[in-house]
Amino acid sequence: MPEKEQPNHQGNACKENGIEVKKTCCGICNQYSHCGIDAYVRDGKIIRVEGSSDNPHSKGQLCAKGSGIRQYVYNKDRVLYPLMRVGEKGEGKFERISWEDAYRIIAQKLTGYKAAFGPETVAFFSGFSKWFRPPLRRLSESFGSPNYITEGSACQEAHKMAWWLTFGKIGGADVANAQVVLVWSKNPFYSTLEDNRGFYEQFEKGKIFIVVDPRKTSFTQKACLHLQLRPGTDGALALGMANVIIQEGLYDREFVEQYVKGFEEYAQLAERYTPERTEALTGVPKEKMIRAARLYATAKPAAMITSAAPVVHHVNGIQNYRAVISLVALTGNYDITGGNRVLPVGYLLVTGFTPSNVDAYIGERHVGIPAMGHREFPVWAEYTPEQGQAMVLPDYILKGKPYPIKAVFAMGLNHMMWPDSTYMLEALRKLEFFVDTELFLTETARYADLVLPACSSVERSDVKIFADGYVQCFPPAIKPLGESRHDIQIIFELAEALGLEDPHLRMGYEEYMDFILAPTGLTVAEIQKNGGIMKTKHTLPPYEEKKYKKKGFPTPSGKVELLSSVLERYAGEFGYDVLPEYRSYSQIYPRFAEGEWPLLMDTGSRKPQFIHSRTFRMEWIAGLEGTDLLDIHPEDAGNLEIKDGDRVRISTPSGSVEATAHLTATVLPGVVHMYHGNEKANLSYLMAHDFLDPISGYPGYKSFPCRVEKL
Ligand SMILES: Nc1nc2c(c(=O)[nH]1)N[C@H]1C(S)=C(S)[C@@H](COP(=O)(O)OP(=O)(O)OC[C@H]3O[C@@H](n4cnc5c(=O)[nH]c(N)nc54)[C@H](O)[C@@H]3O)O[C@H]1N2
Ligand SMILES: Nc1nc2c(c(=O)[nH]1)N[C@H]1C(S)=C(S)[C@@H](COP(=O)(O)OP(=O)(O)OC[C@H]3O[C@@H](n4cnc5c(=O)[nH]c(N)nc54)[C@H](O)[C@@H]3O)O[C@H]1N2
Ligand SMILES: [Mo]
Repeated sequence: MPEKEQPNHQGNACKENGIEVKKTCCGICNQYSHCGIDAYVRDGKIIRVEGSSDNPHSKGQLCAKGSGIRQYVYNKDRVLYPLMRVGEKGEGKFERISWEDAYRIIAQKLTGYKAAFGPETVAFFSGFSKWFRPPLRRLSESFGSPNYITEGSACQEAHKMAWWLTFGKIGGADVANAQVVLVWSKNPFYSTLEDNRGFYEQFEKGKIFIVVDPRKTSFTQKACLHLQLRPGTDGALALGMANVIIQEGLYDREFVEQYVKGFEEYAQLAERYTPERTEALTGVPKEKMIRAARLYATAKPAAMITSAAPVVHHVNGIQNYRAVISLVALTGNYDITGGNRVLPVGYLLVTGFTPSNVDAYIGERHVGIPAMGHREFPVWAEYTPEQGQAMVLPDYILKGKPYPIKAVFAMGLNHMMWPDSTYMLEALRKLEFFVDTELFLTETARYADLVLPACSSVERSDVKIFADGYVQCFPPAIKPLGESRHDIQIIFELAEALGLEDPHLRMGYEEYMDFILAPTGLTVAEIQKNGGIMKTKHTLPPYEEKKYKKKGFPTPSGKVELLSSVLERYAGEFGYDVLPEYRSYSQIYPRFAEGEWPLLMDTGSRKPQFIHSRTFRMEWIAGLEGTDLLDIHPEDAGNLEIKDGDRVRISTPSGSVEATAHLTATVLPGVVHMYHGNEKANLSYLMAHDFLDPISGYPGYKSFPCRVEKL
């Protein structure tokens, strides 16, 4: 084999063949990853991609999704021009219009609703993408609407809210310095690519991992102890462990006495969770639970990894999560090296010491009208006054109460994120004016009055500020396809059409990026001159332990609140428990207790090739395995006479969905699992629209009763 001319590249690129390698990044999944890509470009088209091995943040990694990015960018479903609906809603008939006409129509409509019904009747929505959120929030604020809503209504906010209620601030696991790591549900091998190298290093060092997960996964296989619980019983398991830790005197007395509010009451609650009862509720053998409790409580220090999704995706999610993190208080592992450290919040939900100007950009909230969901979920309102709880959007549209929503300006709205698609689609049908900014003409976009074409990460520049101190900003690798534009350009142009005088919305895009970057001491021009990725110039400060010693905890009592003063205020009116009580979904919603629905459905456990609704339309991805596989235990399948590969129907009181049976002993008998976000097998049809956690408003995606039958 001849020596490669460019050792970093596997393909060939040179002047003679007209191929140029351009540095860019993926934008399909998490903002923490957004892996560096070497894009081979010929005649303005990407013909090959590889992970950039010289990118110091992503270090060459690129997963299946990113490796297939050409099928994302050049997908036949891409929206290439502004479109105006000419057919019925949902039908998919559109006509191309100009950007000027699109902005004119939107400005006219939104201004009209504002004048006639009030600015709150216009909502501004962001789906999973985070990169354009600061300008979108600013747009909502400048327009005067409190209804800035995001996918945070189903992700990342509830777990932060549980930390906020209990400790005031989130504590992130310091895995490298811990003796024992208790992973309370996370499957990083599939969901959090950027952490995998670090996990492997820890496994090689023989670190003890305990994993709580209802399934056997490639990650649980690496654990010393796997507690395989029934989905949604996390609170019971945590209280059972607390009982062991308290009974055996393994808790941190000093921490508890000085810093914890409600320990007595909590200890009495935990007492009810004897090992036998805990086993009956959770399905976890009591010996394993006791071992896990002892291991976690006696290791000094011990860290707990939690996730934004699985524990709070239940109607008892907040209290379960509170019960889980109470163990961090009980063992005194909060804000210490090797435990759960309090770190600053960085750019776009990235935790770490790398600063940005994002808060200064967004500015103070000044709109006084309550956002949607603030009356229904008062704790959400207190915790996040700047953001509505989007789960009530269809209610507001359909019922017009407490006030109607007349128009939605969305950037990536996927109706499947809402439980009960029939209800959500009915709402979209009734909605007076709906603009969806999208890469693809999705099922949801077919309900829009106007669809605006967004471009992908390889077609634009975008600032990334990572926790490790790297700051990244590549120039576009190719021109935006068709007349597509990037979301921030669209927001700025719309702000102008709306006549908003806000200087933060009248910036040029580069000026905006430089503004965000300022505290790092870098500019877009400098970063791009240096290959597109550089270390921040500001010195990352060292981590300081136990900040609570000086300042107390930022909770109403200044202590860790196992007994929550915030929940106490709403206990009377809303029936909230003040302690992290465990209640099953049928106790919270007795209508779901009937025996007709013998199986428990858990949706959305991450798969490496999927990310919500995004990658189903990529052929290579769809070809990896069936896109509608229902994981079912062979025992349940046997009872139902279902064989591997059989077509089955999953039903609930809300609706039914067809799927392909995948027999696997990785799941528990009595529980079925399936990935979400698939227009062709949409699990949202199975959930009731009001099957929500009464505290956070989060849907019970990961535990609802169902029935499965062979077709
Ligand atoms: N490839 C890929 N990566 C992703 C995503 C994706 O869709 N695809 N999504 C991104 C997003 S938005 C998020 S929020 C994160 C989520 O990241 P993770 O939380 O790591 O991912 P999940 O697979 O949702 O959940 C982790 C584990 O929780 C388990 N689990 C399910 N129900 C329960 C339960 O009731 N209790 C407990 N204790 N465990 C349970 C599942 O079996 C699963 O193995 O992933 C992000 N990364
Ligand atoms: N059943 C079930 N449902 C779930 C979950 C679950 O576990 N189970 N998980 C929940 C969680 S944790 C999350 S985070 C949510 C995510 O749910 P969504 O926010 O709905 O996620 P996506 O489908 O990835 O993205 C929405 C849309 O954004 C579009 N898009 C992509 N990039 C861009 C861009 O740059 N600009 C614009 N304008 N649009 C873009 C995509 O094409 C897509 O149609 O789903 C939730 N829904
Ligand atoms: Mo999420």
